[in-house]
Amino acid sequence: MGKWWSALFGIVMLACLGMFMVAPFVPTWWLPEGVSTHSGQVDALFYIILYITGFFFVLTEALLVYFMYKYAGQPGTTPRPTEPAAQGGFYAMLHRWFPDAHRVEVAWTIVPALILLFIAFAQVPTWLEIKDRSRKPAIGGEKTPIQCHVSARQFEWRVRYPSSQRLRNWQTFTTNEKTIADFKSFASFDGAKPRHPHLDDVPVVNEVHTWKGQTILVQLNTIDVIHSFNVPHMRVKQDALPGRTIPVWFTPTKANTRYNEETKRWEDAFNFTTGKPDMGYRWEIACAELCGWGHHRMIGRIYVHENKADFYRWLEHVEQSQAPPTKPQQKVAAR
Ligand SMILES: [Cu+2]
Repeated sequence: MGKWWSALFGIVMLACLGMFMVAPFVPTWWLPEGVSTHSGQVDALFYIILYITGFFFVLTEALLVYFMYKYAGQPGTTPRPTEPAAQGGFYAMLHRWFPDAHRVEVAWTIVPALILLFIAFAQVPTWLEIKDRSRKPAIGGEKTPIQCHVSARQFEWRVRYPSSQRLRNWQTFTTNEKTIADFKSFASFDGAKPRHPHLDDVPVVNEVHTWKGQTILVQLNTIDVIHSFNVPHMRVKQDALPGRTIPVWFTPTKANTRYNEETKRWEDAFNFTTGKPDMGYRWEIACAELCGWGHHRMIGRIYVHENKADFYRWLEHVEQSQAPPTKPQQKVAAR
């Protein structure tokens, strides 16, 4: 029986390895297509780590299976301690190279330490670009982001856009002091509540819109427990923490949303290259923090319009359809 254990381990490990090699070619088994400007960098880090860990996984598993086979106990024999060198073969060769196990231990401590240090430093530029607040896109010049507020709650994402008029101002008068103040006041919160909500703010649920090539700055917070704003296609993941508003930004490189003349709606999951609906172009915001019984249905979507004009057409459409039927009151209740 003894030697069969090594076969079992060997087969399971080979099956795992085989699945790994096949996965990138099977739809939905591997990483979704990256469609933000920084997704290439994130993927590069992912692959560096995967290759390093993959190499050592295969190496250590192969050694494990080999030793399980070679030194399997046989029925009727009692194990006894032996001098490793006396056993000959591969083990003796190893023993010649490393007569002192102390050196081996030093080696397997230093090598992983160096690899970890390498990974730690290699990821810094990407991390800074995605997360560091000094790189946060700010109002001013061509790179002025559009800004929205995403308020997470059990169990949905409530999204607040400024009115199309204010958004246009932010994008046009980017050096005007009043506009800059207005841009900042949108992101000013008392707890999770906006300090300066406007009557004409545009609320939508479970939808975040921008257009191709346009950076969006999401002011993320939560009114209840911890949630996580996870957009795999954009390679974006950020926890929403009670009591804090955390800026999140990304720039899509592809569009997935068009106005469907037949249904009279803006529909995502559209592949502009093929000109056909394509589920690979449905870009979900999936809450990535177990936040309660309805966690699984806390799914939003990212709508990337083809261009600025189409985005504003959508925003104005929502504005008009949500305009209050009666005369607006002076103050709007904070959402
Ligand atoms: Cu959640």
